Amino acid sequence: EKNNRSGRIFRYQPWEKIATWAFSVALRNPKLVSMMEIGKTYEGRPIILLKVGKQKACKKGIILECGIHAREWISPAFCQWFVNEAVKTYGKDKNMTRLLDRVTFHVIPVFNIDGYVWSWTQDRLWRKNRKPNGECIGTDLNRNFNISWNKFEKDEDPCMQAYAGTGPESEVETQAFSTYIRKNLDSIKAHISFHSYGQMLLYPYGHAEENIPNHEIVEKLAVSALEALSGLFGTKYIHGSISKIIGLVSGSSIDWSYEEGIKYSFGFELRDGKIYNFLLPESLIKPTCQETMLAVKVIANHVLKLET
Ligand code: PAY
Ligand code: ZN
Repeated sequence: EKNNRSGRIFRYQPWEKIATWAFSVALRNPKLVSMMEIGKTYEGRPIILLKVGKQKACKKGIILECGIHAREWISPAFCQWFVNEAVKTYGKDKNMTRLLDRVTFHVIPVFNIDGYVWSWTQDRLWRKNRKPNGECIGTDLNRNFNISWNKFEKDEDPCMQAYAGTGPESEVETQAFSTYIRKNLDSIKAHISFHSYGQMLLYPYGHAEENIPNHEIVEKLAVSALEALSGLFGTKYIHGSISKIIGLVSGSSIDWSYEEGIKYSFGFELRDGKIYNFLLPESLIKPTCQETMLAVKVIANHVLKLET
């Protein structure tokens, strides 16, 4: 099967392959990509972050957060796609060149690495991290952020998929991410969290039903991003606040970053709709990433135009 330019099929990659890839993409593109470690997972794996863009002072930043949920494999695949596409098209694609000249993308290919490894080796549908909590294992990192933590008291059972943890930021992964964002708050203007599935573009709040202060502009941006996305293959997405579309959730990463002052915080639920769910076939990696890329560029172009 051949479905990309270099003639090889895109495959989901185990963590070791992603780590090696991250190292080598930084090594091969020293002017555009640098690699750092923002902390370690519970099991001691380094949480890798790739900074992508021309190295200049005073740049705006956009954080791309992939793999917070272990079983959503298309998410890390997208972060890899994004970085590969960036280095491939810099200097060729006008828009990408402009973006990388002015914006630094802070890309976390796999946030919940321990869970991802578990999903590859033991339980394909694993979602949480791997820290034991009494009789069960794992905390949902997307309930563990310090924003209305455990407000609805529905994620208190350590055996449930969305267990919120023992307290806000109780998990080392959440701590590493939050610390990194707090340190870079001056420059980071947008945060995009990639999930699957459902074909939805979500924004805050999840923890409240009211509209965010800049709802109108975020809503418009979501519409433009989805116009670009659907323009490629006609993929249908819905959009709106997490609370409206999914229901009330507390402690999510995009709610937290929004409250920290990042005014453009989005969550993508990538393909598919309802056939394959988490088990999106590898043949759909490429079209999913291609269309998502267009939406991400619309959001990034908006950030580029911001005054501050
Ligand atoms: O994207 O942050 C978001 C919305 C909330 C997600 C969550 O953390 O529950 C939605 C689910 C997810 O991607 O984790 C949706 C999927 C299909 C699920 O596992 O239920
Ligand atoms: Zn998810």
